[in-house]
Amino acid sequence: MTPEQARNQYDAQGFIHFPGALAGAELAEIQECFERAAKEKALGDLLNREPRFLSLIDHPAWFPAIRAVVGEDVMLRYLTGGIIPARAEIGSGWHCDLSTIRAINLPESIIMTKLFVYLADVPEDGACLAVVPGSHRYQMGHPLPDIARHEDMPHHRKLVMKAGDAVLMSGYTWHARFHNRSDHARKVLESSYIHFWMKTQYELNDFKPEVQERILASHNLRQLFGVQEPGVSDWERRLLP
Ligand SMILES: O=C(O)CCC(=O)C(=O)O
Repeated sequence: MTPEQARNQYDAQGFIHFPGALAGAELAEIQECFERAAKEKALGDLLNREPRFLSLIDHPAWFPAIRAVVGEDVMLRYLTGGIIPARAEIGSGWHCDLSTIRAINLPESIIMTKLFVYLADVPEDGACLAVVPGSHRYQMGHPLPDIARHEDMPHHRKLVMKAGDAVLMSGYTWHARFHNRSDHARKVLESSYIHFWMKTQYELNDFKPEVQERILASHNLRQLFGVQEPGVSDWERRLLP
């Protein structure tokens, strides 16, 4: 999929599925790093625990699409890992993430996008992310239906995933996480991308010297991690071509 096709798909349906975005040795290595971080209860501090995850921030499987969607002033908001245990009734209700934001006409805006990278299969009865395609265009305040079960949402699409798949989703798309009724834990990396003039959850000092060094060595990583550039305003930051 070209970045233009990705942007068109995102504009039309509010999300993009990248099958097999990670595969083979790369997927195995990332899975291993994830397991190590999980064992140390460090899924919230992935970049310090496993600097290997830095390479995912601008990974060629999805970053060209993120760049086409958010624009040249893109910045990372966070990267975190999460596990939903097997047989856990801990789905999230249907919602859109940006319903409390002000001064933005969300159906017209690309203010925030989320990336999910799946490191284990998510079967039909697993903790699937589900979306309502096209809901990112609903007028603000459009009421969510009052429904008792996740599956009662009209027009929803449940995203059954294979390990290595990724999904990019508009923060304004209606979505939910289904209960995990499978025997498989769900393992996912979640990140969010915004514009440079917004607030990232990171400061350079949050990272250990080795990670800081790698961020500082790259123009694009400096931008993605919100590092100021002398003489360049927040409005003017752009990736290298
Ligand atoms: O975990 C998921 O699949 C969905 C997470 C979610 O609802 C959110 O990020 O707002």
